Amino acid sequence: MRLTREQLIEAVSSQMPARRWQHTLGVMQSAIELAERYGADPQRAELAAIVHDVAKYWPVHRQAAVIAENGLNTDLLNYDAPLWHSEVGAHVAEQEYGIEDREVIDAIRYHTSGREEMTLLDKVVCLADYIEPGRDFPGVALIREKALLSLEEGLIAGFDSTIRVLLERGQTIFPTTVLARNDLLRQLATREQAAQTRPVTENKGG
Ligand code: DGI
Ligand code: FE
Ligand code: FE
Repeated sequence: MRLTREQLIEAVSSQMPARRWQHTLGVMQSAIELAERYGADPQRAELAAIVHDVAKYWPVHRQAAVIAENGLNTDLLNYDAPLWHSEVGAHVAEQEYGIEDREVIDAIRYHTSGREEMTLLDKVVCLADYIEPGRDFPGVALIREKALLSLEEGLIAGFDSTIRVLLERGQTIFPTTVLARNDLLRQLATREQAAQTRPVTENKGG
């Protein structure tokens, strides 16, 4: 059964405190803006944004149980609990809300950790989560600036900021976040190289 947008909003917002729903409204707005700016589908971006934090306030033992009992990525359980809600959210989106769009499910699943070869929709939702208007943490202004240059530069600044905090606090770093950041740096370098050689060929082509 596929829920309507209104049913989905009701189902998700009832599972979190008001301030977290405010955050979700911000992510919906930023996801639509980034999608429009960078050529993703705004409707699918908004859908992923609505659901992305659905499991954020579930008791952690319940989150862990969903991961363990449904063949999800149990490696997450070796790392910080704040990483778990995205994996659980993807499962809820699929199983309870009947969302069948694989890219939307993946954007929910990878909104916290990122991954190698992030899709356009993954990037939009993950970056929107960092820069939504209600966010106020040290470094958010830089991430917002970079988000105007490219999704990749915005996300690298975002992951840098998360990794920096984890290092300062002496916490573990989920390896997938490091892989995601490395991959984004390579994507950026490849694009910059292409941009440096392009003018010559463009001139040739008239
Ligand atoms: O759910 P939100 O607060 O909106 O944002 P989020 O889904 O990005 O939450 C991520 C939290 O997880 C953030 O406070 C940092 C924490 N975290 C712990 N270990 C890791 C991690 N985040 C990433 N990306 N990688 C980690 O290894
Ligand atoms: Fe989240
Ligand atoms: Fe969020």
